[in-house]
Amino acid sequence: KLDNALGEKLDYKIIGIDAGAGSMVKTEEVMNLYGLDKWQLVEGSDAAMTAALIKAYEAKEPIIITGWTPHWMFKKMDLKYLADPKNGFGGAEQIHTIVRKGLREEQPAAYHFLDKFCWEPADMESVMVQMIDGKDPEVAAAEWVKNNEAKVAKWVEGIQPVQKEKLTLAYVAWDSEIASSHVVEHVLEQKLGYEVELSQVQTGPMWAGVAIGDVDGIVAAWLPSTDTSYLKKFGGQIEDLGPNLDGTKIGLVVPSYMNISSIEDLQ
Ligand code: PBE
Repeated sequence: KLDNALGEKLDYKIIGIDAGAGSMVKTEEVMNLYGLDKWQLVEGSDAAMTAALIKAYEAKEPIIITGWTPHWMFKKMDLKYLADPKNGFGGAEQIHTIVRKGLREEQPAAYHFLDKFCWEPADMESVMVQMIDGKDPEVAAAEWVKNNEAKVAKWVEGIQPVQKEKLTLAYVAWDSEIASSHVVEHVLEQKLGYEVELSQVQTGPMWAGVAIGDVDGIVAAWLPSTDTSYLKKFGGQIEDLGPNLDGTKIGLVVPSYMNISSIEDLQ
């Protein structure tokens, strides 16, 4: 049962991220599923959400955010997911690589590398932590590649480099995807000879870009649940190369010092 004092303290607000992010769509569904009529999901961004989280955390104040794993916030703070007994968020999922139709024939080197690209949550987190400790994403990505030559060698094994072909990748400004997209950009440029344009957009335009063919690929599709609405809309116009990372999760996240443990505690 809802502790009204807590609700009032929070102004009945859940701190979200950018409008259109799969987790925002899912959180609205979850709020309906549990009947959280009093509550409002506030739009913002990953950066604004984590800033609010850090501020609350340092003051030991309550806060509820839309969170996900892998994310550096779990390395820097003691946080917990609220239990989701109705499984509204859909449980464990993967991050998929999606490319435009025709890439296989037109840019086989990029296609085969993107098909092979896969890493672990700990890899992604190590890049994210470097970024949040002040390194530029390009530098953090380059250092990760340097320290993980064996892994990277497997991604590019047997692929013939190209001569300055252009490639466009899109991503959304989530720290997890800033990390992965910069690692992929670095490998395409330094190991395979591409000139990559990294285009930062919102979730809808990211998917639409691949569907239309303006964007060659993305490594930022959270499936099968978070981005399911986008897969439904664009699934027929893209090629799904499958998971590049396994073991992700999304949900409502709070500091561990908060005295609630389940989404049902907000009813
Ligand atoms: N995220 C991180 C994204 C995908 C990557 C969970 C914030 C979302 O769709 O909401």
